[in-house]
Formats: sequence, structure tokens, C-alpha cells
Amino acid sequence: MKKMAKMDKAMGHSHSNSVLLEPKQKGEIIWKFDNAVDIEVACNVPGHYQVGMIAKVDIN
Ligand SMILES: [Cu+2]
Repeated sequence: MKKMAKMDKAMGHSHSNSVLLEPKQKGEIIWKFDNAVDIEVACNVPGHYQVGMIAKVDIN
């Protein structure tokens, strides 16, 4: 995955809203919300969103 990110800068994860993981690796992102909101979490590997690598999360 990191090799792919080097080839395609759009797949880089240099900001605080994403984490780049190798298979079977774990990571953590902490987001804090002041209000209830529905969000969508998705993979940014090209084509993965389109095949359903997403999760809808309701923050109450
Ligand atoms: Cu994916």
C-alpha cells in the first residue's frame, strides 16, 4: 500500500483525517464532534469506494 501511495500522491495519507495501513495492520483515528451527525468513512484506493468499501456512521 505504501508503495502505491508513492506512485499516486492522491493515495498519500499525510493529513490527520486518514491512516495508511498494510494488510492486517491496525490504526486509530480520533475525531471529536460537537453535534449529532451522519458521516461516511471510505477507502481512498481507486475503485474501492465504488465496490462498497465504505461505512456509514451515525454519531449521536
Ligand atoms: Cu480499499
